[in-house]
Amino acid sequence: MRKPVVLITGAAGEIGHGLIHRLSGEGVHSIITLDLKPLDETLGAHVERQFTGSILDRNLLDRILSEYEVDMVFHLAAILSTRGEFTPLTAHEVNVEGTLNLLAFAQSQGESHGRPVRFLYPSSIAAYGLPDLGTKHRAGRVREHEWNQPITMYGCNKLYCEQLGRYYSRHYKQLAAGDLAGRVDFRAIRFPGLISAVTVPSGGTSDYAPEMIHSAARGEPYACFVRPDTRIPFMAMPDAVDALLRLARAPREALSRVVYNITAFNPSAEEVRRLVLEAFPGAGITFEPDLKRQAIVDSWPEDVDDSTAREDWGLAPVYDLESAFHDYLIPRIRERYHA
Ligand code: AKB
Repeated sequence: MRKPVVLITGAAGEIGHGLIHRLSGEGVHSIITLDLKPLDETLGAHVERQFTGSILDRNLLDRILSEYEVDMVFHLAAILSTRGEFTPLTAHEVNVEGTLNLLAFAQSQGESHGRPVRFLYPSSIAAYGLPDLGTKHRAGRVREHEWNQPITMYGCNKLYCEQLGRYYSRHYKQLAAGDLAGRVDFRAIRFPGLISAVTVPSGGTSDYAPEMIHSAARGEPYACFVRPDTRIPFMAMPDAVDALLRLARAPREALSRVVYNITAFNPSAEEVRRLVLEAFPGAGITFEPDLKRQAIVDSWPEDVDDSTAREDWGLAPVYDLESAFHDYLIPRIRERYHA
């Protein structure tokens, strides 16, 4: 007999870290993971089994299929927006072909155990592309269907994979004799920049905010790569994990969309710097904009409209900007770096 489990890809990354702690703490699901690198020992202790390998390895996915009944997939593995611009073809391979492999895997799982497989997909504000700063300011809170013209390979990949997920959910093999659609129950969240007290991101373009905070706590100078007035939406990691789980647990009939915006606060880089300086008054934070990375962040909306997520599945972030700093980030980061 195969064992029913939840599969998390990219589990060693930022979201995976928080998700494994939350899920294992609830004690409801057994978790298996797939990542290029093994989980650190503490995290590894919370999972039933780790597969070390690539989402591009279909034989490995077949092995997982033969051993486990997967009811839910959190497909977190991806190459982020900055790293993807150095290796766009690899980014496409990992972000699109990797996602397609996981969708095909979920379809086979659904066909084999007979239940729809919930497929949770972290998309991103990188799926948006606003042409210039004036338009960005005028656009304000962007809705899901607006400004879908991403300028990064990562953003293009995310936008397309949202469509692939919708295809698998609703139209898969629509001309076949039997009805094969609906075995994959695909649900996506367009995440804002995420800030964790526990992990430091790498390879993204929203990384300036978390980098600023973690560098200050380590007592290291930080040159911020965007202008002080740069503004995009952010969220604290516990709220991001909570959102993923709320969407995962929502009844199918409550969902009016496949893809949902979410956000919690949208400070300028200067506002982030001020909050960091309140906590670490000696921090050496300067602004040295990298014009190319700046252009990527400038193409992302300064805010998003997440009212449908709130209505459909009860999105309810706990942390606003002030409380994210005072109640979550600063105390936890001080503890981590003994700062
Ligand atoms: C990135 O910066 O690439 C990510 C994202 C906004 O999806 N953090």
